[in-house]
Amino acid sequence: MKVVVLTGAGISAESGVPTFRDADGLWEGHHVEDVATPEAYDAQPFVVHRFYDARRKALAAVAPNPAHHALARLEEALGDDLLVVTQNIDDLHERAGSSRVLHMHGELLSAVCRACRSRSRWERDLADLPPCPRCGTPDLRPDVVWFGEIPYEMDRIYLALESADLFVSIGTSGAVYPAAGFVQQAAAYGARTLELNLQVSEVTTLFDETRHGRAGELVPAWVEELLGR
Ligand code: BV8
Repeated sequence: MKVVVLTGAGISAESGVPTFRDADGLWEGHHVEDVATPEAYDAQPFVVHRFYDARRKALAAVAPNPAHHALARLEEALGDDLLVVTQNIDDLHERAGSSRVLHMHGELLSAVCRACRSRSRWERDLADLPPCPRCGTPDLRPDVVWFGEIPYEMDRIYLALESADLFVSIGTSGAVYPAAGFVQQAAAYGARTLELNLQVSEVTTLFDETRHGRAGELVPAWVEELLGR
């Protein structure tokens, strides 16, 4: 059985990572859509750097929760038949033991150089304009996909959706595309679709089945049910 799981900020909420739309999408009074854009970075780079430097620093204080661990367990059982596509830029899936994870919106712990395009693992601040490890130019930006930019790994994601038997969406509001459209693509190719979310999302009506609750309870129960079959 081939399974594709899409995760969003809701799967990391119980780890203490704030979601985007619970605090009605505000950060220091800014709307996320106004900070997570290339225009915002060009206009006010230090505001955008502060936004990401703060979130990168906060990673040290959070840990994976039972939902992340359950997906790592599922990968142990299914191997290459499971693909986790995450919209999250935290590293909680990896710290729980998942290895087949596609970060379609990039990663906090990575920086990309605007001069030589190289990507480096990055754990410190970027606001102090450190030199690129590769070319030395002080022009590193967060390696995240902003609004208006093309998400990573779209070809691999579409391929996986075409051959999926089951598509499961966990902890996402269905507010951001193209991720919010994956359920339709999977269903069009014959996959069964399941949504695990705290509340109704913008795409709930498109799923065969929806379960409402916290990921920390719903995901381990769903994995046990799937493996028990
Ligand atoms: C693109 C990275 C072209 C940085 C992010 C008009 C109509 C349709 C689309 C558009 C449009 N105008 C513009 C667009 C395109 C735009 C878009 O969708 N805009 C939206 C605002 C309408 N999209 C883009 O620009 C994308 N690029 O389209 O390129 C293209 C298209 C196809 C193929 C090739 C090219 C790029 C979007 C990427 C933006 N970057 N983040 C960063 O993180 O700072 S998006 C940002 O929002 C996060 O990545 C996040 O993942 C994403 C979605 O949010 P969620 O993860 O769902 O989080 P949210 O808070 O919204 O919801 C949490 C959910 O969890 C809630 O439902 C809540 O109930 C639930 N929950 C809470 N606690 C729990 C829980 N569930 C379970 N348990 C709990 N404990």
